[in-house]
Amino acid sequence: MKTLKSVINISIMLCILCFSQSCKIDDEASTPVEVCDDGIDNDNDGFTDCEDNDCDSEPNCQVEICDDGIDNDNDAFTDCDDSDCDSAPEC
Ligand SMILES: [Ca+2]
Ligand SMILES: [Ca+2]
Ligand SMILES: [Ca+2]
Ligand SMILES: [Ca+2]
Repeated sequence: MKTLKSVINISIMLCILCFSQSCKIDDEASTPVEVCDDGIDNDNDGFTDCEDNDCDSEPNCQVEICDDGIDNDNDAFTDCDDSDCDSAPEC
């Protein structure tokens, strides 16, 4: 009888554990996502906007490379035509 009681206790503990685990997963699902142009570290990982890996593929976080013939940051200006390259030595 004592064994049955402890089995029931363990079952209850497992249920509580399962419940708190699912709560934790829910929390993670609602973790804020980095917004890449608001100047705030939205997801609180220490990196703000374009510093955050989450923003690597964001168009506004692309950096113009001034000597590759490609409009890297998609602003319609390529290489030295781009104001991002005004201070680049190759322009
Ligand atoms: Ca942000
Ligand atoms: Ca962040
Ligand atoms: Ca370029
Ligand atoms: Ca550009």
